[in-house]
Amino acid sequence: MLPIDQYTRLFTDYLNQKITAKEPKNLYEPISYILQLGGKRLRPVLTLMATSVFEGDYKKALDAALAVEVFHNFSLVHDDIMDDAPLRRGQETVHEKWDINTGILSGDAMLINAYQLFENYEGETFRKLAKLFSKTAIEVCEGQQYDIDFESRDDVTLPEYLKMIEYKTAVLVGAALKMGAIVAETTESNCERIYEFGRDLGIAFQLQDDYLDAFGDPETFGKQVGGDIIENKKTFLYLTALEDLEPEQSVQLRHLFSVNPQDPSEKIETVKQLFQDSGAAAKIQKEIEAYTHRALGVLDTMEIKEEGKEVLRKFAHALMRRTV
Ligand code: DMA
Ligand code: MG
Ligand code: MG
Ligand code: MG
Repeated sequence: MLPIDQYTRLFTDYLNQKITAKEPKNLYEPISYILQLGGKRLRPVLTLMATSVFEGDYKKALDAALAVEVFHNFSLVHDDIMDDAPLRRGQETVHEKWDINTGILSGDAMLINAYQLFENYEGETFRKLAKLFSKTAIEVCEGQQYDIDFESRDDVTLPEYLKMIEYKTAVLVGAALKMGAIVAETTESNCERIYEFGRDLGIAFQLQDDYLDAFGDPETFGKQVGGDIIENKKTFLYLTALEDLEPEQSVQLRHLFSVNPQDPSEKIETVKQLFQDSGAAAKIQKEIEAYTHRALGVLDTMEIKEEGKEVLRKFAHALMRRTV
């Protein structure tokens, strides 16, 4: 096993060497723009780490890792259109910098580019990777559709929300790890376990993403703080606050999530206060811990070297404490 930051460096070098702008510029410039803006590179690093954990050669997992990262960035380009987001990684989003059509088309091209990277694998490994990729891609689209549908629904339940984030976010974290396991040619049972570990971690990750969207530091967050509130996203914070607030405040929160004011700053401040007062902000932190610990529980049942477990544990703890 390498230290986590070495996997990150190795992956970033590989990405920079592979991703270069081609013609037509309006299609390929945004692709290299978004991929080279950086980001945390969590998912590809998980792929490489999983290959190492199961005693495979992590260098053989670089194309699978790149496929995961390119796919993730495709989903971000389209997500930013859907969420009307101005900022990504501290810079203009693709559809802001170019236009919506370019965002749609470059996203589409990235989705296919990601899949093409599996051509570098053969036989059973190729078949398994391609199948997992297709399943995950469809689930992410389904999750994103729920996310959008929930904006205009006022009867969303907590279980529905949890299913939605499992689909839009957590399945890709699971798949990133499972792809690494597939490249290492480990057992089916190991592949399933590591997927489960990633899925629970992915749910914790999206809960933290939702928390930071309201309470993150605008200086370092890299995205527009309060974006979910502006878009009336039915997150854990909102659903829990609705349940726990006094009836009049609940009515106020419901009302705030039915309007789209020209200047949203007052709406954001009032909603954040309600998230705090209701205890929802504290409850989400507990929920993040619970899912992280569930993930760590799965890890404990796996028959892998202690060294590998330790790196994955460290990764999970770091994720729970992240601020960006
Ligand atoms: C992200 O949900 C899900 C996908 C599939 C991109 P989100 O809109 O909360 O993500 P972000 O906060 O990064 O825009
Ligand atoms: Mg978004
Ligand atoms: Mg979104
Ligand atoms: Mg978000």
